[in-house]
Order: sequence, then C-alpha cells, then structure tokens
Amino acid sequence: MQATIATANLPEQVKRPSYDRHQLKPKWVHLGFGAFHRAHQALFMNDLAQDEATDWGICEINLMGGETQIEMLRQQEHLYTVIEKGATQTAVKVSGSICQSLHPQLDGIDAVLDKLADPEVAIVSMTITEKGYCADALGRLDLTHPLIVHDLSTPDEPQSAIGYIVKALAMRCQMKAKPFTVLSCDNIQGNGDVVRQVVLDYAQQLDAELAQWIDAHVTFPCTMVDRIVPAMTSESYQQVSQQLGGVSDPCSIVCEPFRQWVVEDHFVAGRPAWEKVGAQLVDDVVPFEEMKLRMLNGSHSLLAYLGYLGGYETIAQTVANDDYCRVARALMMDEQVPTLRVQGVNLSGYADSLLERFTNPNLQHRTWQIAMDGSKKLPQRMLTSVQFHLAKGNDFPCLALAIAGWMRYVAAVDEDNRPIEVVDPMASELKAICDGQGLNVSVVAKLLAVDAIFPAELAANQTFVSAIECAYQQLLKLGAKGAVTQLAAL
Ligand code: NAI
Ligand code: CS2
Repeated sequence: MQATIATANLPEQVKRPSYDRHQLKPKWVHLGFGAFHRAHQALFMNDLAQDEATDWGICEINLMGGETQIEMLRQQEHLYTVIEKGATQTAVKVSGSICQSLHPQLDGIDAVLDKLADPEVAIVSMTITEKGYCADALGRLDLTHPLIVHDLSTPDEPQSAIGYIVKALAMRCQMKAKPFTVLSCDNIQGNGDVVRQVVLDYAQQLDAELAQWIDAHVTFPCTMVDRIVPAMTSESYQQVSQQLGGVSDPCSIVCEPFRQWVVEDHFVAGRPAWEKVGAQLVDDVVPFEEMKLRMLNGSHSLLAYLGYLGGYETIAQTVANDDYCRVARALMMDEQVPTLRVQGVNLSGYADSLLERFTNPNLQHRTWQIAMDGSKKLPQRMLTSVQFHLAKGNDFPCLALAIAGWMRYVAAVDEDNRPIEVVDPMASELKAICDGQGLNVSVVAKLLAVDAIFPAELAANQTFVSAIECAYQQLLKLGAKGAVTQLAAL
C-alpha cells in the first residue's frame, strides 16, 4: 500500500500535530469539507489544539458530492496538509483537528442525522457556498427551490443543508436535549441572520411549534471569514507532493498566509477558545462583513469579470496590469468605503493590503473561479452600494463597469468568440436571455429584469439603467482592457 501522510516519514520542515488526537471528540460538526474550511476553521482548531489541551474535534460532512474526498480523508486518518504560500515564504503544516467524517452516500442519511442530533455536538458550522442556503433575493427561504420542494415533502430524508439542520433540531427538541449553535462561515452579508431566517421559514412550513422552539433556543452568530484559498489544480497537488518528500495528499490545500475570522460571541453550548489563535470574538460582526464583502470580494468580482474578458487567467496577472489595479483601488476607496459603517479601521491601509494580497504570484487564483455564481454574489458585493450612491446622487463608474462586465461574461462567449464555461445556478436562464439579444446593449434591460438578482426598484431607476448601458457599450466598443484603461485615466 502507498504511504499516506499518516504513515510516511515526512520532511523535518513539515509541522505535524504534536497533541494527542485521541483526546478529540466530535463536538463540532462541519458541513462542507471544501477548500476553504480546510484552510480556515479546521486549521484554527488545529492551531488551538497545538497550543493547549482541548477535546474539541471536528466531524466533517459533505452533503453534495465530495464522497471520494471523504473516503480519501479516512484513508489518511483524517489528517491533511495545508501549505501557506506568501510571495517569498512557504509554511507546510499537517492539520489534525478532524477526528471523524460522514457522508450520506457512504453512511446513510440516518447516520448524518443521528450525528447532528447527538447532544454531544455543540456547534454545526458550514461552508456550503452562497447558493447552499436556498434563499431568495429577499433572504427568505425559496420555497420553489428543487431541494426545498423535495425536503418539505420528505423531511425525514433531507437533501439540503437546511433540511438536515431542521430535522436534527426537531430530533433534539423531541428528545428534550440542548440545541446546537448554527455557524455560517460563508461569504454572505449577515450570514447568521440569513441562515436563521431560512431555517425558521423551513421549520414554519413543517411545524409552527418547532419554529418557535428554534427561535427561542438556537443561536446563529454572524461571522466574517477571510483567507484566499484557490481551488486545487494538478500543479498545486504536485507542489504539495514535493514539499512532502514525494508523498501525495489528495486532501491537501494551498492558501495565502493571511487569515481573519471575526465571530459574534453567541454560542448556546460552548465553543473552542478560538481567540487564543487569532480569531476576533465581537458583539456585532456586520460592519466587518460589509467591509470585507464590499472591498475584498467586490474588487475580486470586478477583477474576475473584467480580467477574464481581458484575457487574464489569474487575479495576480490581472492586477499586474496597472490600470486594473488602479480601477480596483478606485472601486474600493471611492465607491465602497463611503458605504461602510466600520469604525477604527484604516481603510486606505486595508485597501493597500488587499491589493498586495492579490499580487501574490504564488497563488494561482483563477478569474474563472471567482466569476462563478455571480447571480448570488453581485447583490451583496455591489448592488447595495449602487443603491447607496443612487440615493446620494453620486456617480459609481467602477461598480457600473463591473456589473456590465458580469453581463458581458454571462453571454458565455469571450472577446475572441471562444465559449466561456459560465458556472452559476442561473447560467442557462442568463444565457437564454443573452442569446435572445446577441452582443447588443438591449441585453442590459433584459438582464436587469431578472428580479432574483436586481431589486425591481433598482431596475426601474433610469440613472442606474443608463450607467450600466453606457458601461456595457464601452465594453463592446473598447473590449474589457480598453474600458478599464479608459476608466483608470479618469
Ligand atoms: P469548494 O468548492 O471547495 O467547496 C464547496 C463545499 O460546499 C463542498 O464541500 C460542497 O460539498 C459544499 N456544497 C456545495 N453546494 C452545496 C449545497 N447546495 N448544499 C450543501 N453543500 C454544498 O469551495 P470553497 O473554496 O470551500 O468555498 C466555499 C465557500 O466558502 C465559498 O462559497 C465562500 O462562501 C466561502 N469562502 C471561501 C473562500 C475561498 O477563498 N475559497 C474564502 C472565504 C469564504
Ligand atoms: C472570492 C472569495 O471566490 C470568490 O468569490 O471572492 O472566495 C475570496 O477569495 C475570499 O472571500 C477571500 O476571503
């Protein structure tokens, strides 16, 4: 049998867990063993276990796909490698905080529900992507979502994360057991409030008393999460193997050195002392979330759409173009900062630090990856800010060009007429709209009429419509690079 990171002698510079992993109990369940969680929450827990005795361990669950990943994780005793790559320095760690794993396809739905309902479990966290919450544009449960339609008709055999959480809470309520804290770690404005609302909406459909019990007993802290963690590629797996002296790790992850986790301190059944390893536990996380979502993620999306269309594969390559860099900074400072409520942060310094992180040449963060799921990302990254500017009578040229860039991107054909693989829950609907109009400014009004993305009030605002039409025309006339250069010169 081939050696795994659990059995091989790894090179000296690889930092392995030196704590007793047998002491860990699965008191924390995480839904979504994706790239981000491995480099963020699970690593915070590893670092804490490294520093002080703790019995907090994590049980990983993938609800949608990813069964092979869970099988491979088990083959290496739930250990996996994290490589933190800065522009000049690299650190290699093996993380040991995971002590169990489950998958409905491998272990059955009941095994997953029994774990979630186990009173020993105090926290159920998740990184299930923006679309995993099955919320509509107003943040309410989308009762027409296929997963929700399925789960409400067979609540004992759920498929959605929301269906699993509510069923498990119903089991706890029935057993008169303590509830768990529901901790969203996705990039969603007010992520705790959103998950709370969809959970309550779902429970209400099934049983009003259960909804009341959840409302009274469960907490849903908001979190701001930050670390750039690109999807793995065959090249990054090879780099990991080199660092591990030839051992491969199919669960490994490569990320930047920076990490931030701001968490509202409202836990119903305790939590690990994450603050000892750098997490910020606060009363109100919303101002931090707004800052990060609008400045980091907003400029990421601008760079993703306009960068991809301009022929750039990665964010680092895109910001190496001075005009893109200037426009990203102008978006942050001129059009996002004025909308923020955060206090006591040097926002100009924050913008500089973000651009420096984006230039990290050792992270292959693809513009195509960030461009995914734009229908779920645009509203919180850009549209709220646009509404702020419209109310004040301000211009918003960078936001307008970024939104027009998204519209040009979802046409699914690039500036050289090559197909773009648009990944988005609404991709086919958006493509049908674009196909109906061709590369013509008339597509703007048609896309603005999609009320799952654009609030009706915004779509009816003539100043907004004209700004997007004008930006879209610039993209058609000058191409993305030309339009960015023109904007940078203003
Ligand atoms: P990934 O593609 O590696 O993992 C996605 C995970 O979500 C998988 O475990 C998958 O099973 C699960 N999932 C997908 N759709 C689901 C659904 N409908 N219901 C339940 N589970 C579902 O993506 P990654 O990089 O882990 O990112 C996940 C989320 O984490 C992002 O969408 C974002 O909200 C957040 N995040 C990511 C960062 C990054 O740099 N990668 C940084 C900050 C936050
Ligand atoms: C990115 C984020 O994929 C995306 O949409 O903007 O995942 C970004 O890398 C993280 O939020 C950084 O914390």
